Amino acid sequence: MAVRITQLTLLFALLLTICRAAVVEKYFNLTWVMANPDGLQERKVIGVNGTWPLPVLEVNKGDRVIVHVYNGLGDKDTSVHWHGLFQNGTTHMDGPSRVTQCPITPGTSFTYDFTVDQSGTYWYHCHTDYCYPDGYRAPFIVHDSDAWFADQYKEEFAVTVSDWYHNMVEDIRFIDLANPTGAEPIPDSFLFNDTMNTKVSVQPNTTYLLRIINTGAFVAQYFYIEDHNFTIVEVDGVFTEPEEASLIYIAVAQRYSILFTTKASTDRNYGLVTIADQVLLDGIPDTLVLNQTNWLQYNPSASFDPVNVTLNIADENPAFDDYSLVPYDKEPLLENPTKIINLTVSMGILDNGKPYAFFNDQTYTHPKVPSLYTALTAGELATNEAVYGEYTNSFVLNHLEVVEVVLTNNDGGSHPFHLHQHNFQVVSRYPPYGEDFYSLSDNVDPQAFDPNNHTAFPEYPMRRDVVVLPPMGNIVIRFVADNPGVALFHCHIDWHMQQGLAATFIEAPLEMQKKIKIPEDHFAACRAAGVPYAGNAAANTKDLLDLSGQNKPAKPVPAGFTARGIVALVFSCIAAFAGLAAITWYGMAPLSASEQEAVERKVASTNVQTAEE
Ligand SMILES: *[C@@H]1O[C@H](CO)[C@@H](O)[C@H](O)[C@H]1NC(C)=O
Ligand SMILES: *[C@@H]1O[C@H](CO)[C@@H](O)[C@H](O)[C@H]1NC(C)=O
Ligand SMILES: *[C@@H]1O[C@H](CO)[C@@H](O)[C@H](O)[C@H]1NC(C)=O
Ligand SMILES: *[C@@H]1O[C@H](CO)[C@@H](O)[C@H](O)[C@H]1NC(C)=O
Ligand SMILES: *[C@@H]1O[C@H](CO)[C@@H](O)[C@H](O)[C@H]1NC(C)=O
Ligand SMILES: *[C@@H]1O[C@H](CO)[C@@H](O)[C@H](O)[C@H]1NC(C)=O
Ligand SMILES: *[C@@H]1O[C@H](CO)[C@@H](O)[C@H](O)[C@H]1NC(C)=O
Ligand SMILES: *[C@@H]1O[C@H](CO)[C@@H](O)[C@H](O)[C@H]1NC(C)=O
Ligand SMILES: *[C@@H]1O[C@H](CO)[C@@H](O)[C@H](O)[C@H]1NC(C)=O
Ligand SMILES: *[C@@H]1O[C@H](CO)[C@@H](O)[C@H](O)[C@H]1NC(C)=O
Ligand SMILES: [Cu+2]
Repeated sequence: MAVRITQLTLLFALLLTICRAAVVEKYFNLTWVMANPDGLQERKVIGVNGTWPLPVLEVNKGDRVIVHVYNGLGDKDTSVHWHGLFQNGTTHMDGPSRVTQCPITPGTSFTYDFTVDQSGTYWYHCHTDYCYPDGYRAPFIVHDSDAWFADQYKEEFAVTVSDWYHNMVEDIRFIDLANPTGAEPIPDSFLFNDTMNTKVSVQPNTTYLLRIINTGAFVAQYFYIEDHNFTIVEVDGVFTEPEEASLIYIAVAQRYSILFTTKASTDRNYGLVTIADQVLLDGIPDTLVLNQTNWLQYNPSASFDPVNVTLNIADENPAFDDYSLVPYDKEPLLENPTKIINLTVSMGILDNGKPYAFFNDQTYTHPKVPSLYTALTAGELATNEAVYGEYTNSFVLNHLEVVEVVLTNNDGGSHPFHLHQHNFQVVSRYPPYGEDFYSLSDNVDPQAFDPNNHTAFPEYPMRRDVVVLPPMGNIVIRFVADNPGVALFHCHIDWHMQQGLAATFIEAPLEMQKKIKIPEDHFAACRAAGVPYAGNAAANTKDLLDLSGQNKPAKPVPAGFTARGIVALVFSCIAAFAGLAAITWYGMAPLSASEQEAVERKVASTNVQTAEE
């Protein structure tokens, strides 16, 4: 009898889920529109149906989402990544161009169709070449009435924080001869919810849920509420045990949900304060305002004052350490990984004189055939990493195995790493959290992870889908390969992504071949784009191990050349051929000591690689 009741309850729960599930269908007509979100400069941005900011998508857990995208841009390819959604069984709906689909070319349509079995705070953004910094990003909220904190707040808000550039991405010279050190473009301003001076109206004595998403391309931001503490309850779609905090650090693509309770009195308003992490910026122009005040509006007739802040706030008060969070489901530490992937991050130049980023000295170069289509058309050979090409940093994962990725940073900057199709446990981290965690001083040697000497792994490791790899430090993450598909793993600083800081995890390719059916409009997109959709990375369908003709990056800097030498050489060639006087100023500007050191370190390691070949 007891068993029967349990079964009935389960059946009822299942029916309830099915009945509650709705179909959310949207039509996106992407076109250029004008916007001036910082009040400083009007510029072209990517809009949906002629408007920007883009629509906030709100669905319930279990809903099916169908988005028909029409590319009305006229001059740019596009796609949509649903950041943080696992796409379990629908890896072809994940969005990155040339990985799980072909780019959507101007004048064509493409339909995304998937079911959302998660809850929490996500976002969607373009994932084709450089495109989301041109405004193509917005929140994607998945409500869940079963969330453990669902009855603890009266109302909820979602806001974004982001860096903002006045120039179109295509007009910013970054992977460029004029920028041999790979200095990232400095934003022109920082937005709060795609605008400024936002007032969030609140009642006294009331608890709210605030979701915060960093939709920026580059810069992490500190966030706090003036004179209010709060409780963290979710990171990146993972519900957590409640943790009190007063300051959080939100790297690009990360999300937090916090509960806060308003004060009893309505005599004044309080600032929602953001401070950009200046450590990431190579220079701060006088015109760039790093701190912004928006407000909890208790009283519209009280004043709205900017909050005085110390810009290097972390020196006074380190932000909450996400590593200490415990997921609400208390998923235990994943043990005994059977696949270990070591990835070492470095930055440097190739022999074309332009700046790139590397995993294990290899910059990612997209394959001719999107890796998913290679996995689906390579038969038994789909389990052979070679078919995905030499320049895609591809790793094949076996179905259901425990995967460990050991990330070591040979670079003096921090990098927020994102894994598609999963969240992961963060099981180890070095250096320990402290004041200068995000800004390790120069002259520190990179610290590799030592499997025989590390701090104890947490019992219930924090999980999220974007984690910050600290400067010169290391991070170890684990997940179960239980989601057959092609999962990109990359730095979410869009500039670094474009420099090739990416790897491809080909998860259970034989399972994919059994389960994944590509809709006809996805192949139509390939034909329209002139992108082949069968065969290996070089589009060879006969001999899958013959990769001749595959896309290749520029070559490593030849042995014996210093970084300055190669820059000078390339400059003299360019100057001779084209007389591009305008760009010589940069070649003549002296490299700073740390830039020089960074470039030389890279050249030294590239030389080792060349010698081994
Ligand atoms: C965009 O416009 C189309 C056609 O008018 C409409 O059907 C659709 O609902 C609109 N989409 C959004 C997201 O507003
Ligand atoms: C998209 O919007 C543009 C500009 O308003 C319009 O000319 C075009 O017909 C629309 N296309 C579709 C498919 O809705
Ligand atoms: C944030 O912006 C979105 C989209 O423009 C808007 O719908 C929402 O109300 C804003 N949130 C707040 C708290 O102002
Ligand atoms: C916030 O928490 C800190 C540490 O527990 C405490 O010292 C401070 O008084 C709290 N602030 C508010 C406004 O409650
Ligand atoms: C808020 O709560 C306090 C104590 O619970 C009460 O004294 C006060 O009147 C309340 N304020 C308002 C505006 O409701
Ligand atoms: C930024 O901080 C400075 C220094 O405390 C302050 O004077 C200024 O008003 C703040 N600006 C904003 C927009 O909050
Ligand atoms: C902020 O700083 C300004 C200039 O130093 C000062 O006049 C103002 O009173 C300060 N505001 C607060 C709220 O402390
Ligand atoms: C990863 O690095 C560890 C420690 O250096 C080494 O023992 C192991 O063999 C490496 N594994 C792979 C697959 O490269
Ligand atoms: C283990 O690592 C710690 C911290 O990096 C280091 O100080 C210590 O010397 C190491 N111990 C051994 C036996 O290598
Ligand atoms: C994907 O779905 C399968 C069941 O169909 C489940 O076992 C697995 O845990 C899911 N993986 C993820 C990442 O959601
Ligand atoms: Cu990066």
